[in-house]
Amino acid sequence: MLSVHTLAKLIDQYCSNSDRHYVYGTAGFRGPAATLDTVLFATGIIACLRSLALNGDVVGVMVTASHNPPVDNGVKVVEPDGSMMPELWEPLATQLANTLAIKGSSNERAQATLSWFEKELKDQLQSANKFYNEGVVPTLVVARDSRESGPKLLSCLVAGAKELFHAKIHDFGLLTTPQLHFLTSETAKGVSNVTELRYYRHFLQAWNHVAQLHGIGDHLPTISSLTIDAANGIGAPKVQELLSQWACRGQVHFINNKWTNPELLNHECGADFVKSNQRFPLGFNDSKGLGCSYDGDADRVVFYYVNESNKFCLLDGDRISALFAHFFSSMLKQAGLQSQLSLGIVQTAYANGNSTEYLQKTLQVPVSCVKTGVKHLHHEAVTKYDIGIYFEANGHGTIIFSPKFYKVVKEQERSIAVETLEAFSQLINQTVGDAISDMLGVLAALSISKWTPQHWGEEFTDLPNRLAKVIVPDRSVFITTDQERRLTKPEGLQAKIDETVKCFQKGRSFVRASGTEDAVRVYAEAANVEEVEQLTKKVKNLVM
Ligand code: 16G
Ligand code: ZN
Repeated sequence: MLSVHTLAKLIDQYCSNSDRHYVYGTAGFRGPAATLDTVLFATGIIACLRSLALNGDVVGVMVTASHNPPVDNGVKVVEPDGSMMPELWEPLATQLANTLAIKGSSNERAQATLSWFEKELKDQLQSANKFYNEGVVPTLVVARDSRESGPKLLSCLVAGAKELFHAKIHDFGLLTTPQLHFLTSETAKGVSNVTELRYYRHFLQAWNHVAQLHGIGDHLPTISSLTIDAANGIGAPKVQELLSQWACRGQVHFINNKWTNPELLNHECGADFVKSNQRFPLGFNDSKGLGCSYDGDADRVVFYYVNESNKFCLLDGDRISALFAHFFSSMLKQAGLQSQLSLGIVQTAYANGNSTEYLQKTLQVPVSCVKTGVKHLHHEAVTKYDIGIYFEANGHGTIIFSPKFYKVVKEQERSIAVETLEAFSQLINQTVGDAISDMLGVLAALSISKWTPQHWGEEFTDLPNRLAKVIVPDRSVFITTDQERRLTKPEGLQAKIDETVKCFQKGRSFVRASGTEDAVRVYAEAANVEEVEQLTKKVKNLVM
């Protein structure tokens, strides 16, 4: 399908990194930007093959390394409906990147790549080959975050896709990750001339609808002010653009919005910093209002406020789930639809034990636990519930509404509750977790429920918890089961953890290999801070 000569020339030009090992993991490829040009080139090919396997349908590509430091970058591939590339394709991306990156001359690398194609041109790739031979052209939409390395890396991807596949490419330039997911899905729906404006218009319209139903004018009723920390990332200009048309913009302050200084990205600010360090981002000084922090590509959000005792109170992904669960169960009741439409929450093992208890016992809402990684949560929410709310504790998440939801709601007599349900399904970016859309959803739910940040934070108390990292010689020996809550290997380790956990009140701990770092993570929670420190230490020692 490709000639050795053409490919070798492109390898010379665009694939300077070789003799390395790459893995397409939970968040795509990620690593130091200087090591990634071959990977980007490979991803261009994979995205084209994926598009061809879908008969030329639109595939999205986002160049970002999210909350990683500014020197890193990464890339991931998005399906026409805005969801992640199917898991089946991940090993293909890994193999192709590593084949292109073997040690050798560009001719040898090109040869190896072509024989890989021959060997792998079965199953998924066979359909790609069929459409390729029929002259179908792949279609890609691409974008990048604010990192300095973005333009060069993207050019490696575009070169391969254009030269080898004559792909049609719509380059959106700078976008947040969720904007790329949303605009990919809009393009795939056949909307013509999709521009970024479509994103702003969609979410503003949804807000205006909700606000009009509940008499929210130009002031959010339960908060005095909102501070947005955009991690000095691409979320900054995008949220500013959207909020410039927003009725309640008078209440908003921006901090860490210096996205044109890429070296400041994620530096002492952003969702990951706030969640991991349990403290305010740099520059936050609003002791009366609500704060929120995005991550570097604005697909994660956490909130926080200062309580009467001047204490930092974090409102993380578990709290967002709790707020939405409370809000939707109340709306379903008001609409008289609680027996017709199922509502459920999806969490991971990292969810605080008290949040799970609050959801199940206080709100009486079913909770599923799945493996870490957005794709697992998303899948469960899509397949299990009519309103599936999923959030990782770290702030990644969204809400998915089933086809049945739309059908049932449409058939109902109009009422405020029914229309609110409908409008909310527009306010939420269902393709992927979206800091901007989630933020609007949270502000609407707080306003309608008449909850202040304090009220939200006091619905339940988190069990003290710790997340620690252990560097081990080989993390691949840590094999988990039961949605990563238990280890099957190394042999005997789980039994020792169980023994240790038993000695602590409300103790819980699990160990899993990170999917994004060469490390093993140890999570622990217990009834009080001293006990959780001790438990973490003991389990860490067992792992080392
Ligand atoms: C990735 C995942 C995130 C998960 C994190 C866990 C996506 C888009 N991102 O960033 O959901 O929480 O990995 O990292 O799926 P870990 O495996 O290193 O603990
Ligand atoms: Zn992110």
